[in-house]
Amino acid sequence: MWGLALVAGTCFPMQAAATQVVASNTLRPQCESFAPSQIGNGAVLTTVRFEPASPERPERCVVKARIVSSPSSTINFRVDLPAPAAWNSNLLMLGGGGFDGMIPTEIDLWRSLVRLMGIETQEAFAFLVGSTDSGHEARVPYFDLTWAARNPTALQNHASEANHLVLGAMVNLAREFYGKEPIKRYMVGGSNGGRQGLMAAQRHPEDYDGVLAFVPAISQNATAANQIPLLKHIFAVPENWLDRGQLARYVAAELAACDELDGLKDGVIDNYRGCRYDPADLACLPSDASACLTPGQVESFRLVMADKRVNVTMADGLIGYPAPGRGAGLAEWFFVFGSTFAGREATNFILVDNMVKHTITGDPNASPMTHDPERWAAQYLAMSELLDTTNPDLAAFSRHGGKMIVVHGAADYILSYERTGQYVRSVETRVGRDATRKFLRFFVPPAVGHTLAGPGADSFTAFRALEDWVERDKSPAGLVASKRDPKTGAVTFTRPLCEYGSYPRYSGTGDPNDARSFACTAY
Ligand SMILES: [Ca+2]
Repeated sequence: MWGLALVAGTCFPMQAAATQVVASNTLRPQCESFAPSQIGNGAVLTTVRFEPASPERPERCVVKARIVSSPSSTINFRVDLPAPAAWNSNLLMLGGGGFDGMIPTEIDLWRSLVRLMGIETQEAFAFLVGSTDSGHEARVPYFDLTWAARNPTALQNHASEANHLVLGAMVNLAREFYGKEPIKRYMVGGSNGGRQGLMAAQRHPEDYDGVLAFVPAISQNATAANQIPLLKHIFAVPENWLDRGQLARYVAAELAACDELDGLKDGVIDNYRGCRYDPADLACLPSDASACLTPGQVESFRLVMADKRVNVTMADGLIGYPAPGRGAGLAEWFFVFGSTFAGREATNFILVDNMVKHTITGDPNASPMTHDPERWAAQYLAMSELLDTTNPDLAAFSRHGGKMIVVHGAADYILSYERTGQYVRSVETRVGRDATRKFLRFFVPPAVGHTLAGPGADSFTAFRALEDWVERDKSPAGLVASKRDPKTGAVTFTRPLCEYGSYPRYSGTGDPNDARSFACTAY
């Protein structure tokens, strides 16, 4: 459910938009006369529209359609069909964000995802591209769960079925439009969309050949239940909440304490696991005037950075929720605290508040401030079994030949990378480490948050690596993350993109801006 809602605005400027715009003269008439009688899974076309080429995207035939799966859940979706000569013969499903309810290719979300894929938008739309609202329309983009109350069909569609049904319709559309099915099928999503990718591998393991999951909302019911004590503390009294100046002071103090734990003082905490900074030194003394921290504020940081253990058992027997990594920039902290105390507009509060009200208690007057997760343990378990993607059995996905790459920022303060790491370890326990590495890799870029932006190197080429794995049987190796200048887009430094269990450590010699001067080092 969680979203990459806030990715927009973190994009570096579009790279050279000088791509030649070529019209085929044949796509428009083919598109305008396209009226397939049947595209499967009960899907009905609503509009078919030719879209001419632009500097950003090639010409396409844009099909909108819907699947009425019940009177209370209509799955709206869109498919962008490139010209037959321009089609790369493959399919790309783009996942949703937040609690879904909007079509990612109709809003900015697709741009964020393509940026994360590390390819040009023109290349992305050489695929047959699809996306869906998952079976409901949101009243508030990303943050609306009111639709979920007493609507099990919409929840089931959102959980796992909408993408599966739409994928089937997309394959049929390809057959009708091109006379052949896609050769390879890819799923790319972030946050809730990452969850959708994992869900496909677990529940519909033959759907995709390649899954790229960013910051997946793998265990969102555990995230919510285990954050309740933290939210109750932070938003109880203003003395526990932190303003921008105090957060900035913490960020600077943590950086000063931990920057060099990775062997290089460069303004980036790459050793996110080794950092143990505690802000006791920022606590107020009787002589302090301002910018010091009250005991309640010091406790707020300690709670954020602690493993959580609310006694509620989720799917696959999981209890508790692990701490995030260190090293976030200031922006990430607003997900935790928001910009005002009274407004309680912190992303984490809003997300948990929606779940407490609409999927856990069904009481629109419920609040995280008075909620007792243990009292609702049965409902948390039911929602976890429906929505969470912690099933370690990926044997069918592996047998199908599927490959999956997961990328989770160490300093994601909405969803902990460590829960994703625990999941990957559980898969290894189930099928063996070597067997797992034949189809699953998990990378953790340091000092990068939920939007995969932050002080650390935050541009990746993970999608290229996935294509190489799926289409050329070349397993991911030597991947590099880049940091780009936000104004010019130029690369300012690179780091190895390290797998979970290791961080990029400076060798002590060599160019500190070059990934080759670093080695992925176990923590
Ligand atoms: Ca450093």
